[in-house]
Amino acid sequence: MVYEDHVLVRQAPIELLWGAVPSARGGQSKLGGDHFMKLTLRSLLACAALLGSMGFTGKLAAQGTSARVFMFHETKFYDGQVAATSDVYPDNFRDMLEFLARRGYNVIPISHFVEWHKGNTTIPTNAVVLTFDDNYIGNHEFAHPIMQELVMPGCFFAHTGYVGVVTSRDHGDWNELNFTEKWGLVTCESHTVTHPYLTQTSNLNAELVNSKQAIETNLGKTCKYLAYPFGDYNSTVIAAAQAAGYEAAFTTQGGLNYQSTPRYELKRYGVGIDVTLAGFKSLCGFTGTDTGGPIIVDNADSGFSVRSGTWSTLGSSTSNYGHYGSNYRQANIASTESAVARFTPSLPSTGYYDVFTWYQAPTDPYLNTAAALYRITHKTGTSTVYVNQRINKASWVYLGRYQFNSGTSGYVEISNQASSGSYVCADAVKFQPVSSTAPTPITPIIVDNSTAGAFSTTGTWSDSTSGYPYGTNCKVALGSSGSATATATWTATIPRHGVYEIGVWFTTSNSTYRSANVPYTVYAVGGNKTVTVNQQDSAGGAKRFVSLGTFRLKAGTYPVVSVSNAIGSSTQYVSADAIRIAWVANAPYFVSDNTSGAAYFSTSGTWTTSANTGCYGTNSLVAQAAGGLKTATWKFNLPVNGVYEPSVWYVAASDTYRSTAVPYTITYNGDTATVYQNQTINGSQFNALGQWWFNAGISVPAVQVSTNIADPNDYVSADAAKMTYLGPQ
Ligand SMILES: [Ca+2]
Ligand SMILES: [Ca+2]
Ligand SMILES: [Ca+2]
Repeated sequence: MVYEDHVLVRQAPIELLWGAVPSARGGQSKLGGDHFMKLTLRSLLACAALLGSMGFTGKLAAQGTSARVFMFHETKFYDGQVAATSDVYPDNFRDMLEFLARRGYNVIPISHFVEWHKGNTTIPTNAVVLTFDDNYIGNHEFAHPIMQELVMPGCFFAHTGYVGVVTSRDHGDWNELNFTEKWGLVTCESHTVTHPYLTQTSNLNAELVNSKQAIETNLGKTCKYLAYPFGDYNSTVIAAAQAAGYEAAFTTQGGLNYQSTPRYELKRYGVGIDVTLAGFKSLCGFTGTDTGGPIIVDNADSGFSVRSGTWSTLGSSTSNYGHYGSNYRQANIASTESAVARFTPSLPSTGYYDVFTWYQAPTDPYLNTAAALYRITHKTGTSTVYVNQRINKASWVYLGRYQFNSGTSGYVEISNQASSGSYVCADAVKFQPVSSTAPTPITPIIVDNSTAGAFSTTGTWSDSTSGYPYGTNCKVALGSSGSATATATWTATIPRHGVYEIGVWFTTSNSTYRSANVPYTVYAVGGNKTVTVNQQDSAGGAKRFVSLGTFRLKAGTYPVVSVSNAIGSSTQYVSADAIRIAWVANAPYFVSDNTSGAAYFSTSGTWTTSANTGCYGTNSLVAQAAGGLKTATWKFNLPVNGVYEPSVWYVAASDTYRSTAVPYTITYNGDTATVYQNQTINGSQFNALGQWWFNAGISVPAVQVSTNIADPNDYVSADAAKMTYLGPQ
């Protein structure tokens, strides 16, 4: 579903804009391949400081004369619910932001944009501002983690009367907005109190004043900007917004912003459900070659063709939803193939591509076939893959890595030959160029009750085949009116630290047999989190993975989810079936190198610069143990309190020159720990030292290495250190 091998090259202006950023890229991580190294945190804090004081003088090679502001709304896919036309699904959102990074667009904070508009500072060319209206939960669960990973700032416009309120959809609460503010990338601004038409409400002043006040009280900051609900405003509304103290206001009219654009009528391009990556490029005014970017063939593109049979075109976004672009094609299944649709990309170069497919989500997922036949014709033949179109909908689903020739000789076909469901869906196919050695994408992990070695129980459970189980059956247990007497646990292998969405599949029944209060526990970073799920469904089956939310998970193999029968009833039952763990974003991380400057790296004693092959950045340091103790210290400016994993990069050498037990001392939250690393092996990669709770800020020397080793003739290598954020307490 996602790939690691992108070459995400951010152009220089963003670093200059955001302050003096020591080189944080140029190294090779253990993930292999070129990939974008995160800007260090000081760049973010420098950004905030600069924007706060507006002390930025501008060292940019080129200054922009206009800026694009984008307006998103919900960035989550709701399986089983009707979509809104303003939704953008997470994988599509990620495609858009990776395009901005890849092509050197400069995503700037909203405050920087407004200060430029006032004439107080400059902006780079290709300046972009990301805004999100309505404070939907998906902005916190999906958009923000992706923005953290790509280091892109933005603004959430919240209508404060609905903060933390569940309507047909959930909205971020004040804790979530506080977390977002503190992280430092996304700021919360006003979208009024109740989201009225401001030209029609009788509470115009209260809507403007009370929303601003609520944000300032709850977030401890000054609220400066307003987005008009429904884009509805007139001269009276503008005057009221000015009187309430707003410095700028945003409409829903598309267009570029110039310094001559009225400050209370700033324009925004809306990005909604029908906008493909190609459509987003158009909104960006991009007409060049997107080297390294994915080649996406939608069913509406010229690369799509019907080879045989009847393929209906569907796509009303309020009835058949979850599709890519404005519509999709659908064929009735048949026991013998009678309909084939083909997606033919025009590939820029011969090489390896990761291939993904996208399909829509019918209201009843069982209308889709559980085994759609895909044929991938590539450089060395044709490969066959079956895809369960009932799950992983509205996202890029991985079909594998294949070699293709440049041009149009390769393609993906979808057949209607199937034995389950009613339809097969042909919607879009993506070809992502990769190197042959790039890590393969993380596909959603599904652990069923029948998965060998990964499902365990305590207490009494029995098999059940009724009510649409995942796979062939599920387990059911009688409930307990007191504490739990039966538990079921799913163990999974999490490939790397990051943010994951967890869904659970269960079989439903009425209130006689199922509970509305089934406690699932997720073993996330910082502690267990219990989510109560309603397993009653008079419609006869959930038939889908019901989301427990998004969680920060560590890499490794361990119990990830459990469910118990502590439902407050000894007559109802609990269903334990399958779980799905879907990758959302990598854990953010921050690198301090030996070249990062005195605030982030310092030494005592004599160290020698060494440009050994395999160093991080341009060089590394070495010091011999003989002749007195030497130390090297890395510091980090951490954005939020939380659990972090420090790791260190050194240049390994033979026993003649390196020690097998080099002490690293970690200072965390008022305490220290010492961990030893063998510098004769595992060089030129980040090696984890452990996981500890760190407070935000730069008050402690987080990682220190010393020459306190056994052999005085040995040397110690000091190069770079990394701090990976795993999650909150
Ligand atoms: Ca489509
Ligand atoms: Ca099952
Ligand atoms: Ca270095």
